[in-house]
Amino acid sequence: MKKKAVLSVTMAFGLTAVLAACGDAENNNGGADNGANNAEENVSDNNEAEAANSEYSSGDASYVIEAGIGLNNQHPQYEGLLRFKEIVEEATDGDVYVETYHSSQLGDDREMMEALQLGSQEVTIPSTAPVTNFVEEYAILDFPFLFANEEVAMEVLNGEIGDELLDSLEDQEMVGLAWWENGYRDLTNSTQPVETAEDFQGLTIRTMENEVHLEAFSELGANPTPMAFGELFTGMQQGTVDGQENPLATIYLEGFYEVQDYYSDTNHVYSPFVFLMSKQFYDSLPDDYQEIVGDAAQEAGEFQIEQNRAQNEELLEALIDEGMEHSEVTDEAREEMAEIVQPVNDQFAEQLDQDFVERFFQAVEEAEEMHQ
Ligand code: KDG
Repeated sequence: MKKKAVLSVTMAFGLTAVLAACGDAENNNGGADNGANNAEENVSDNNEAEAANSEYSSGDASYVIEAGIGLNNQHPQYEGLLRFKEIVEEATDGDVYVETYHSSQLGDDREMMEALQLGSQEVTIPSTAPVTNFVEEYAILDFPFLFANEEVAMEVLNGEIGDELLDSLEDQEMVGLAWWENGYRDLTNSTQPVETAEDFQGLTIRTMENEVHLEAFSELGANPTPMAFGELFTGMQQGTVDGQENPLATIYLEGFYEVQDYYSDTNHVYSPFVFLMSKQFYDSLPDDYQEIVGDAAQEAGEFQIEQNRAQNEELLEALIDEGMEHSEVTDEAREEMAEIVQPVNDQFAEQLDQDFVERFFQAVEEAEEMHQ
Protein backbone atom coordinates (compact mmCIF):
# COMPACT_ATOMS: atom_id res chain seq x y z
CA MET A 1 0.00 0.00 0.00
CA LYS A 2 1.34 3.45 -0.88
CA LYS A 3 1.78 5.97 1.90
CA LYS A 4 -0.75 8.38 0.43
CA ALA A 5 -3.37 5.69 0.88
CA VAL A 6 -2.14 4.90 4.37
CA LEU A 7 -2.41 8.52 5.32
CA SER A 8 -5.99 8.92 4.18
CA VAL A 9 -6.86 5.64 5.90
CA THR A 10 -5.36 7.07 9.10
CA MET A 11 -7.54 10.12 8.83
CA ALA A 12 -10.68 8.12 8.18
CA PHE A 13 -10.41 5.07 10.41
CA GLY A 14 -7.72 5.71 12.99
CA LEU A 15 -5.08 3.37 14.28
CA THR A 16 -6.65 -0.03 13.69
CA ALA A 17 -6.61 0.59 9.95
CA VAL A 18 -3.09 1.99 10.09
CA LEU A 19 -1.85 -1.07 11.94
CA ALA A 20 -3.36 -3.27 9.27
CA ALA A 21 -1.81 -1.12 6.57
CA CYS A 22 1.57 -1.13 8.29
CA GLY A 23 1.42 -4.89 8.55
CA ASP A 24 1.14 -5.02 4.78
CA ALA A 25 4.42 -6.32 3.39
CA GLU A 26 4.97 -3.53 0.88
CA ASN A 27 4.44 -0.77 3.34
CA ASN A 28 5.99 -2.49 6.30
CA ASN A 29 9.39 -1.05 5.76
CA GLY A 30 9.53 1.05 8.92
CA GLY A 31 12.93 2.63 8.91
CA ALA A 32 13.47 2.10 5.22
CA ASP A 33 10.53 4.41 4.78
CA ASN A 34 11.41 6.83 7.48
CA GLY A 35 13.73 9.62 8.46
CA ALA A 36 16.17 10.96 5.95
CA ASN A 37 16.47 7.49 4.37
CA ASN A 38 13.95 8.17 1.68
CA ALA A 39 13.77 11.93 1.54
CA GLU A 40 12.88 12.19 -2.15
CA GLU A 41 10.09 9.66 -1.94
CA ASN A 42 8.74 11.40 1.14
CA VAL A 43 8.80 14.80 -0.54
CA SER A 44 6.57 13.54 -3.32
CA ASP A 45 4.31 11.83 -0.75
CA ASN A 46 4.12 15.14 0.98
CA ASN A 47 2.85 16.83 -2.15
CA GLU A 48 0.36 14.05 -2.78
CA ALA A 49 -0.95 14.32 0.77
CA GLU A 50 -1.30 18.06 0.44
CA ALA A 51 -3.11 17.86 -2.85
CA ALA A 52 -5.52 15.38 -1.30
CA ASN A 53 -6.11 17.52 1.75
CA SER A 54 -6.44 21.06 0.47
CA GLU A 55 -8.69 22.87 -1.95
CA TYR A 56 -6.33 25.85 -1.80
CA SER A 57 -2.94 26.55 -3.32
CA SER A 58 0.16 28.40 -2.18
CA GLY A 59 0.09 30.56 -5.31
CA ASP A 60 -3.20 32.20 -4.26
CA ALA A 61 -2.17 32.83 -0.65
CA SER A 62 -0.83 36.06 0.91
CA TYR A 63 1.03 34.02 3.54
CA VAL A 64 2.66 30.60 3.24
CA ILE A 65 3.59 28.59 6.33
CA GLU A 66 6.30 25.98 5.85
CA ALA A 67 5.75 23.57 8.74
CA GLY A 68 8.21 20.76 9.38
CA ILE A 69 8.49 17.95 11.92
CA GLY A 70 11.02 15.20 12.56
CA LEU A 71 8.58 12.28 12.82
CA ASN A 72 7.07 10.55 9.80
CA ASN A 73 3.70 10.99 8.15
CA GLN A 74 2.10 8.06 9.99
CA HIS A 75 2.57 9.62 13.43
CA PRO A 76 -0.34 11.42 15.17
CA GLN A 77 1.89 14.49 15.20
CA TYR A 78 1.58 14.70 11.42
CA GLU A 79 -2.18 14.15 11.64
CA GLY A 80 -2.26 17.08 14.06
CA LEU A 81 -0.27 19.18 11.63
CA LEU A 82 -2.72 18.36 8.83
CA ARG A 83 -5.56 19.37 11.14
CA PHE A 84 -3.75 22.70 11.79
CA LYS A 85 -3.47 23.19 8.01
CA GLU A 86 -7.16 22.47 7.48
CA ILE A 87 -8.32 24.86 10.23
CA VAL A 88 -6.05 27.73 9.16
CA GLU A 89 -6.78 27.46 5.44
CA GLU A 90 -10.51 27.25 6.00
CA ALA A 91 -10.59 30.14 8.47
CA THR A 92 -8.61 32.41 6.12
CA ASP A 93 -10.26 31.10 2.95
CA GLY A 94 -6.86 30.01 1.71
CA ASP A 95 -5.16 33.36 2.33
CA VAL A 96 -2.79 31.55 4.71
CA TYR A 97 -1.58 28.32 3.10
CA VAL A 98 0.23 25.61 5.07
CA GLU A 99 2.86 23.36 3.48
CA THR A 100 3.53 20.31 5.64
CA TYR A 101 6.83 18.42 5.83
CA HIS A 102 7.67 15.36 7.93
CA SER A 103 10.60 12.93 8.49
CA SER A 104 13.14 15.76 9.04
CA GLN A 105 12.70 16.84 5.39
CA LEU A 106 13.40 20.44 6.47
CA GLY A 107 16.18 19.48 8.92
CA ASP A 108 16.50 18.21 12.47
CA ASP A 109 14.84 19.86 15.47
CA ARG A 110 17.70 22.24 16.17
CA GLU A 111 18.08 23.27 12.52
CA MET A 112 14.37 23.89 12.17
CA MET A 113 14.32 26.07 15.32
CA GLU A 114 17.28 28.04 13.94
CA ALA A 115 15.36 28.47 10.68
CA LEU A 116 12.42 29.85 12.68
CA GLN A 117 14.75 32.36 14.31
CA LEU A 118 16.00 33.46 10.89
CA GLY A 119 12.50 33.60 9.45
CA SER A 120 13.29 31.06 6.72
CA GLN A 121 10.80 28.50 8.11
CA GLU A 122 7.54 29.30 9.88
CA VAL A 123 6.54 26.33 12.08
CA THR A 124 8.06 23.34 13.83
CA ILE A 125 6.85 21.15 16.73
CA PRO A 126 9.82 19.60 18.56
CA SER A 127 9.93 17.66 21.77
CA THR A 128 10.85 20.10 24.52
CA ALA A 129 14.27 18.49 25.13
CA PRO A 130 16.17 20.28 22.33
CA VAL A 131 14.43 23.59 23.17
CA THR A 132 16.65 23.64 26.28
CA ASN A 133 19.49 24.69 23.97
CA PHE A 134 17.57 27.96 23.40
CA VAL A 135 15.83 28.59 26.76
CA GLU A 136 17.51 26.88 29.73
CA GLU A 137 14.34 26.74 31.88
CA TYR A 138 13.00 24.10 29.47
CA ALA A 139 15.41 21.64 31.13
CA ILE A 140 12.93 21.22 33.97
CA LEU A 141 10.32 19.64 31.65
CA ASP A 142 12.65 16.74 30.90
CA PHE A 143 13.43 15.79 34.49
CA PRO A 144 12.96 12.01 34.73
CA PHE A 145 9.90 10.80 36.65
CA LEU A 146 8.60 14.36 37.01
CA PHE A 147 4.92 14.06 36.09
CA ALA A 148 2.85 11.34 37.81
CA ASN A 149 0.47 11.11 34.86
CA GLU A 150 -0.47 12.85 31.61
CA GLU A 151 -3.26 14.88 33.24
CA VAL A 152 -0.81 16.35 35.76
CA ALA A 153 1.55 17.26 32.92
CA MET A 154 -1.19 18.97 30.90
CA GLU A 155 -2.52 20.82 33.96
CA VAL A 156 0.95 22.30 34.57
CA LEU A 157 1.67 23.04 30.91
CA ASN A 158 -1.70 24.69 30.29
CA GLY A 159 -1.43 26.73 33.50
CA GLU A 160 0.45 29.94 34.34
CA ILE A 161 3.90 28.36 34.48
CA GLY A 162 3.36 26.71 31.10
CA ASP A 163 2.32 30.07 29.62
CA GLU A 164 5.48 31.58 31.08
CA LEU A 165 7.57 28.93 29.34
CA LEU A 166 5.79 29.62 26.04
CA ASP A 167 6.31 33.38 26.46
CA SER A 168 10.01 32.92 27.25
CA LEU A 169 10.60 31.84 23.65
CA GLU A 170 10.00 35.34 22.31
CA ASP A 171 13.50 36.46 23.29
CA GLN A 172 14.68 33.66 21.01
CA GLU A 173 12.66 34.96 18.05
CA MET A 174 10.09 32.17 18.39
CA VAL A 175 6.45 32.22 19.49
CA GLY A 176 5.17 29.25 21.51
CA LEU A 177 1.55 28.72 20.49
CA ALA A 178 0.51 25.48 22.20
CA TRP A 179 1.53 22.32 24.01
CA TRP A 180 1.08 19.05 22.16
CA GLU A 181 2.01 15.61 23.47
CA ASN A 182 4.76 13.18 22.52
CA GLY A 183 4.16 11.10 25.66
CA TYR A 184 5.95 8.87 28.12
CA ARG A 185 9.29 7.70 26.80
CA ASP A 186 10.26 4.00 26.92
CA LEU A 187 13.51 2.21 26.23
CA THR A 188 14.26 -0.15 23.36
CA ASN A 189 17.53 -1.92 22.60
CA SER A 190 19.03 -4.71 20.56
CA THR A 191 21.17 -6.28 23.28
CA GLN A 192 19.30 -7.40 26.39
CA PRO A 193 16.00 -7.22 28.28
CA VAL A 194 16.00 -4.18 30.60
CA GLU A 195 13.81 -4.51 33.68
CA THR A 196 15.83 -2.92 36.46
CA ALA A 197 18.25 -0.03 36.91
CA GLU A 198 21.19 -2.48 36.84
CA ASP A 199 20.26 -3.58 33.31
CA PHE A 200 21.24 -0.17 31.88
CA GLN A 201 24.94 -0.89 32.57
CA GLY A 202 27.06 -0.52 29.46
CA LEU A 203 24.19 0.09 26.99
CA THR A 204 24.95 2.69 24.33
CA ILE A 205 21.75 4.74 24.10
CA ARG A 206 20.87 7.50 21.68
CA THR A 207 19.42 10.50 23.49
CA MET A 208 18.02 13.78 22.28
CA GLU A 209 20.38 16.76 22.43
CA ASN A 210 19.69 17.59 26.07
CA GLU A 211 22.06 17.64 29.05
CA VAL A 212 19.48 16.30 31.51
CA HIS A 213 18.93 13.18 29.39
CA LEU A 214 22.67 12.70 28.94
CA GLU A 215 23.42 12.98 32.66
CA ALA A 216 20.49 10.81 33.72
CA PHE A 217 21.50 7.91 31.47
CA SER A 218 25.12 8.23 32.56
CA GLU A 219 23.98 8.06 36.16
CA LEU A 220 22.19 4.79 35.36
CA GLY A 221 25.45 3.37 33.99
CA ALA A 222 24.59 3.62 30.30
CA ASN A 223 26.68 5.32 27.59
CA PRO A 224 24.41 8.06 26.20
CA THR A 225 25.10 9.49 22.73
CA PRO A 226 23.21 12.58 21.54
CA MET A 227 21.98 12.23 17.97
CA ALA A 228 19.45 13.97 15.71
CA PHE A 229 16.24 11.99 15.25
CA GLY A 230 16.73 11.70 11.48
CA GLU A 231 19.97 9.74 12.02
CA LEU A 232 18.58 7.40 14.63
CA PHE A 233 17.24 4.54 12.52
CA THR A 234 20.51 4.17 10.63
CA GLY A 235 22.43 4.50 13.92
CA MET A 236 20.54 1.53 15.34
CA GLN A 237 20.72 -0.43 12.10
CA GLN A 238 24.48 -0.01 11.86
CA GLY A 239 25.01 -0.69 15.55
CA THR A 240 26.37 2.80 16.37
CA VAL A 241 23.94 2.67 19.29
CA ASP A 242 22.40 -0.35 21.07
CA GLY A 243 19.19 1.43 21.85
CA GLN A 244 17.07 4.54 22.09
CA GLU A 245 14.12 5.88 24.06
CA ASN A 246 10.87 7.24 22.67
CA PRO A 247 7.13 6.86 23.19
CA LEU A 248 5.33 3.77 21.84
CA ALA A 249 3.85 5.57 18.82
CA THR A 250 7.30 6.54 17.56
CA ILE A 251 8.76 3.10 18.24
CA TYR A 252 6.03 1.40 16.24
CA LEU A 253 5.28 3.92 13.50
CA GLU A 254 8.95 4.56 12.71
CA GLY A 255 9.51 0.79 12.43
CA PHE A 256 12.13 0.61 15.17
CA TYR A 257 11.08 -3.01 15.82
CA GLU A 258 12.99 -3.91 12.68
CA VAL A 259 16.30 -3.08 14.34
CA GLN A 260 15.46 -3.45 18.05
CA ASP A 261 14.57 -6.66 19.90
CA TYR A 262 13.74 -5.50 23.42
CA TYR A 263 11.10 -3.04 24.60
CA SER A 264 10.92 -1.88 28.25
CA ASP A 265 8.04 0.23 29.57
CA THR A 266 10.33 2.45 31.61
CA ASN A 267 8.07 5.55 31.29
CA HIS A 268 11.12 7.47 32.46
CA VAL A 269 10.32 10.91 31.02
CA TYR A 270 7.07 12.58 29.97
CA SER A 271 7.89 14.35 26.72
CA PRO A 272 5.77 17.33 25.65
CA PHE A 273 5.79 18.74 22.12
CA VAL A 274 5.79 22.51 21.80
CA PHE A 275 4.20 24.19 18.77
CA LEU A 276 6.61 26.91 17.64
CA MET A 277 6.17 29.68 15.10
CA SER A 278 8.80 32.06 13.77
CA LYS A 279 8.36 35.40 15.59
CA GLN A 280 9.29 37.29 12.44
CA PHE A 281 6.46 35.57 10.60
CA TYR A 282 3.96 35.84 13.46
CA ASP A 283 4.61 39.58 13.77
CA SER A 284 4.02 40.01 10.04
CA LEU A 285 0.46 38.61 10.35
CA PRO A 286 -2.56 40.88 10.89
CA ASP A 287 -4.14 40.57 14.36
CA ASP A 288 -7.05 38.40 13.22
CA TYR A 289 -4.68 35.94 11.51
CA GLN A 290 -2.52 35.81 14.64
CA GLU A 291 -5.61 34.77 16.55
CA ILE A 292 -6.50 32.17 13.92
CA VAL A 293 -3.06 30.48 13.98
CA GLY A 294 -3.01 30.54 17.81
CA ASP A 295 -6.46 28.96 18.11
CA ALA A 296 -5.67 26.45 15.36
CA ALA A 297 -2.45 25.33 17.08
CA GLN A 298 -4.46 24.79 20.26
CA GLU A 299 -7.37 22.95 18.61
CA ALA A 300 -5.15 20.78 16.42
CA GLY A 301 -3.11 19.98 19.55
CA GLU A 302 -6.19 18.72 21.39
CA PHE A 303 -6.91 16.46 18.41
CA GLN A 304 -3.28 15.25 18.30
CA ILE A 305 -3.28 14.42 22.01
CA GLU A 306 -6.53 12.46 21.69
CA GLN A 307 -5.14 10.43 18.78
CA ASN A 308 -1.87 9.80 20.60
CA ARG A 309 -3.48 8.48 23.78
CA ALA A 310 -6.04 6.34 21.98
CA GLN A 311 -3.30 4.27 20.39
CA ASN A 312 -1.08 3.10 23.22
CA GLU A 313 -2.59 -0.27 24.10
CA GLU A 314 -2.91 -1.41 20.50
CA LEU A 315 0.63 -0.28 19.77
CA LEU A 316 2.10 -2.42 22.51
CA GLU A 317 0.35 -5.48 21.10
CA ALA A 318 1.51 -4.54 17.61
CA LEU A 319 5.13 -4.33 18.75
CA ILE A 320 4.90 -7.75 20.37
CA ASP A 321 3.35 -9.10 17.15
CA GLU A 322 6.34 -7.74 15.29
CA GLY A 323 8.56 -9.87 17.52
CA MET A 324 9.76 -7.44 20.18
CA GLU A 325 10.19 -8.88 23.66
CA HIS A 326 8.28 -6.81 26.23
CA SER A 327 10.10 -6.37 29.55
CA GLU A 328 7.67 -5.16 32.18
CA VAL A 329 9.20 -2.60 34.49
CA THR A 330 7.67 -2.72 37.97
CA ASP A 331 6.81 0.38 40.01
CA GLU A 332 9.51 -0.70 42.42
CA ALA A 333 12.12 -0.79 39.66
CA ARG A 334 10.98 2.63 38.45
CA GLU A 335 11.34 3.99 41.98
CA GLU A 336 14.89 2.69 42.10
CA MET A 337 15.67 4.36 38.75
CA ALA A 338 14.08 7.59 40.02
CA GLU A 339 16.25 7.52 43.14
CA ILE A 340 19.41 7.03 41.10
CA VAL A 341 18.68 9.97 38.80
CA GLN A 342 17.34 12.34 41.49
CA PRO A 343 20.81 13.97 41.97
CA VAL A 344 20.70 14.91 38.28
CA ASN A 345 17.34 16.66 38.73
CA ASP A 346 18.66 18.42 41.84
CA GLN A 347 21.84 19.53 40.10
CA PHE A 348 19.97 21.02 37.12
CA ALA A 349 17.30 22.60 39.33
CA GLU A 350 20.07 24.45 41.21
CA GLN A 351 21.32 25.97 37.96
CA LEU A 352 17.94 27.49 37.07
CA ASP A 353 16.24 30.62 38.40
CA GLN A 354 15.15 29.59 41.92
CA ASP A 355 11.92 31.55 41.91
CA PHE A 356 10.90 29.81 38.67
CA VAL A 357 11.84 26.36 40.06
CA GLU A 358 9.82 26.96 43.21
CA ARG A 359 6.74 28.09 41.31
CA PHE A 360 7.09 25.20 38.87
CA PHE A 361 7.14 22.56 41.61
CA GLN A 362 4.29 24.32 43.37
CA ALA A 363 2.27 24.00 40.16
CA VAL A 364 3.18 20.29 39.91
CA GLU A 365 2.05 19.74 43.51
CA GLU A 366 -1.26 21.50 42.93
CA ALA A 367 -1.85 19.55 39.71
CA GLU A 368 -1.10 16.29 41.53
CA GLU A 369 -3.72 17.09 44.15
CA MET A 370 -6.25 17.54 41.34
CA HIS A 371 -5.29 14.47 39.28
CA GLN A 372 -4.05 11.70 41.58
O1 KDG B 1 8.80 15.77 15.26
C1 KDG B 1 9.38 15.68 16.55
C2 KDG B 1 10.74 15.05 16.45
O2 KDG B 1 11.52 15.90 15.68
C3 KDG B 1 11.47 14.79 17.73
O3 KDG B 1 11.34 15.86 18.64
C4 KDG B 1 11.08 13.43 18.28
O4 KDG B 1 11.21 12.92 20.55
C5 KDG B 1 11.81 12.98 19.52
C6 KDG B 1 13.22 12.51 19.42
O5 KDG B 1 13.50 11.47 20.03
O6 KDG B 1 14.07 13.14 18.76
